[in-house]
Amino acid sequence: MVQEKLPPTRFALDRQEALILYRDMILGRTFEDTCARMYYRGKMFGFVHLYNGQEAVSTGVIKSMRSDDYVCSTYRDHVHALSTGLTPRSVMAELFGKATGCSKGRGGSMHLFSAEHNFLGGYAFVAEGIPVATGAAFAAKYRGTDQVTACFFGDGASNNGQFFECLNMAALWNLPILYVVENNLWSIGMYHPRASSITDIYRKADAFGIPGVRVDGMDVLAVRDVAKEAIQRARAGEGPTLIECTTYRFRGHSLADPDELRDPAEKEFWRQQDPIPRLAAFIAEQGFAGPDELKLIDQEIRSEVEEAVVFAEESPEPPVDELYRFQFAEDE
Ligand SMILES: Cc1ncc(C[n+]2csc(CCOP(=O)(O)OP(=O)(O)O)c2C)c(N)n1
Repeated sequence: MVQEKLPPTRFALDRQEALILYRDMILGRTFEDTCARMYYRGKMFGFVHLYNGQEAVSTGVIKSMRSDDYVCSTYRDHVHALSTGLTPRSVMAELFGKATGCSKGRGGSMHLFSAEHNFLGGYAFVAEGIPVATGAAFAAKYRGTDQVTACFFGDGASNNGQFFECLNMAALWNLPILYVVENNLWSIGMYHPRASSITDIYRKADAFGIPGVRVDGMDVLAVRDVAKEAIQRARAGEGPTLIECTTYRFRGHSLADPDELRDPAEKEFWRQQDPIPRLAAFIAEQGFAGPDELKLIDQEIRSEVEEAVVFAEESPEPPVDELYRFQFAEDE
């Protein structure tokens, strides 16, 4: 069912925060659209997985966290990195394989990383980030800090063994973590109901005795409400939460995917729920800002992303004599 209006929020929202959320979602969308253009011009190599359509999840969760909290992503990681505070320059340069990139040009699209931002990385293997994030949550608890970790992954990853092992440990040790499933219904070409014994992913929380919540992942304010509550609980020592965000990716699985499997009617149904116009309508309705002010934000972001492309283009390649730098393995 298409919801044109956002339902009321539980946590109060002022103009400033509403515009932060808007700006972050526009940044995510603009960045990804620019990536597509750059990819097809041959500026990036390997697989590139875009996040269009899912912005409300990244923004709603990460913008509810503190800057010293931890975020862990998947191969669909550009927008999580940007929401966490990595600059468009450092992400774009990484995608171009340049030395100025956040992983010094060694990682590329699926391996963004920033110690400075407590961004634990993108991971190419499905569910690979779940144990990493669980470890970060364990470390925070062990060190006695009140930092919280958010771990993002897909519906497909929620059928992987690491999901079950880690949720068991997180529940057992009451770890401060949010497991955020971005249920976009598809794992490449596998339809979620064909791959999961129960399709309500949030109900898997019952197996571990932790709270499980489903939220409209196309509604940034609903995601924010659920995230804030889970973060408060985690910070207060009340343990993990499993959050299932129902969402949809507007593009193919990766830029190499012609996206011919999904039904055009299904795509159109979800496009009608685009989280960005929904938030824009809410902002107008509340009298926070009119279309002209929002257009100005759109333009500012476009210039920032274009500038990031120029920066990436003009940055140097990593030097060949540093090929073995930043490796864990020692020479024999
Ligand atoms: C362990 C492992 N198996 C298979 C793959 C190939 N693969 C890459 S993405 C993907 C689908 C994962 O879907 P989901 O977890 O729903 O995330 P989404 O791509 O929808 O964001 C698969 C099977 C992989 N990368 N890692």
